[in-house]
Amino acid sequence: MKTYYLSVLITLACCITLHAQQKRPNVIVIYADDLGYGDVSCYGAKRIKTPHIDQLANRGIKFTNAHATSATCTPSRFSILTGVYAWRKKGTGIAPGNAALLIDTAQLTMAKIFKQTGYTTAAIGKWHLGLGGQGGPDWNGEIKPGPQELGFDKSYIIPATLDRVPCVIIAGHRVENLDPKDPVNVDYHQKTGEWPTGKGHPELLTMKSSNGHDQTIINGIGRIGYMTGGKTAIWDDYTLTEKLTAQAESFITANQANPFFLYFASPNIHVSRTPGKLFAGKSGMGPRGDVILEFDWSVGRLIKTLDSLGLTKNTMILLSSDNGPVVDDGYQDEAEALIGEHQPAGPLRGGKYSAFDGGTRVPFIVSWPAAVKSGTSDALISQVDLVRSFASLLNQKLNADQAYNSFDMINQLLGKSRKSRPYLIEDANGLGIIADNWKYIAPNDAAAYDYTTKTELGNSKEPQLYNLSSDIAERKNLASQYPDKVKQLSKKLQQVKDEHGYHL
Ligand code: NG6
Ligand code: CA
Repeated sequence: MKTYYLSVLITLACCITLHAQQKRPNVIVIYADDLGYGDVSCYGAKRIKTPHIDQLANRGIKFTNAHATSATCTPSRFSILTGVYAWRKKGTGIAPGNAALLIDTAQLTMAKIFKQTGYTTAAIGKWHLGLGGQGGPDWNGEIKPGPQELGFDKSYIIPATLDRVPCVIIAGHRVENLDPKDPVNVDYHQKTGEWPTGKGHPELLTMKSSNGHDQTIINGIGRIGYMTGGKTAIWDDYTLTEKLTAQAESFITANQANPFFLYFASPNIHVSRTPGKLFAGKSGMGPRGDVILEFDWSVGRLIKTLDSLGLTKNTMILLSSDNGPVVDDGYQDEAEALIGEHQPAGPLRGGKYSAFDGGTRVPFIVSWPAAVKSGTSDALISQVDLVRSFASLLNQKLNADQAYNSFDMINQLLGKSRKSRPYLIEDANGLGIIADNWKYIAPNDAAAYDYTTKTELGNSKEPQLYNLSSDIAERKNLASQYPDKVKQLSKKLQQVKDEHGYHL
């Protein structure tokens, strides 16, 4: 009799576990680079059509008030992966291509949340969070710590940005296709070796610089930083998106039977913009428009792969961007000349680098057909919230000292609540805070306008206060009219800064 009960119990326990496991979704975070609030058709773009991204928005939730934590890449990526604002830690600004790993391997990460609960995890695409211990990566040896020491089982990444050396892929702990007889050398301070630079040999460039980008020439493009060697390892700019997408597809296919988490950080639509054959010239807006089409295509490929494996229903896809848009980011790629009526930041003011909302308010879509009904949400939400939200989804309890800037917004992500975060911090040159649709930008000394990227940076020596409900474009500074509001928000900002320290 006893054995009978025991076996019933075991069967029941198995069923319960299985049931729980079946319900756990696969999760894919698709993270674009520099894709603006107005760059995709489901957020209002007219000249550019992004049918695959629109498909996710149509069947999922389109957030209209979601933010990256920063107006540039490295700090936003630091925050989305750790649940901690990057401005808590020194040295988390735009990282050079040979920076040491910026995230402490002891720190909780989004990948660890999934790995701890039995998911297989992968980081594919742009990293830009440094690699290696103090002194940076050993390009010709074992490159660690990196994503794999932060909870990613698989790592297939470009170290920094498309426009930064070294232009090689890191697969696991090694440079892919490296010939040991031709070692990679990288220097960010002085020229290393004999390879020509954009500055010395502009006649060799196929894409000219409009600002900077005049150091080592790789594939006809002047880059930031100097490099030589690793000839067999150098990526092909024109097929890189395809290559990374294929890696993502094979990761999904290989893990179709178990829950997986994929962080797919596309290097599109950052400079240098080099659309593949299928997309070159297709947008009528030059390479910037073409790589938006290419990014949309790669999203479509992932959607199709999930469809073909029968995984669509129980896969959550979250798509967003690391910061707002920029048109001329340092190359003469016709982006400005061909922009026409297109508004990369939609109705928002400023863009990448800016304290105005154009810098951080970004497309943010959640699709999970099994659990999320379609709709839109104006809930104020930050990418820093994903760590605690995913922990909550997987019933993981976190300590107070882990992901301490992250709020559990899982109900908002699943469309069960439209409640806003009580406040949200934006980081450009200084910090801004949004609460109840009021936005305060703390006074700072930085320039108000960047003449090279033609960006309104939103900096001012005066306090700025905007009512985002009636003035989404932040045109009317109401600071002198509402001194109490200014006081209240600046006090809250100071309190948040003091809670865990800051360097800004
Ligand atoms: C800037 C680069 C810009 C881009 C940016 C980082 C110049 C003139 N400008 O310094 O092209 O690389 O850094 O972008 O070199 S981010 O999206 O990775 O933050
Ligand atoms: Ca970026």
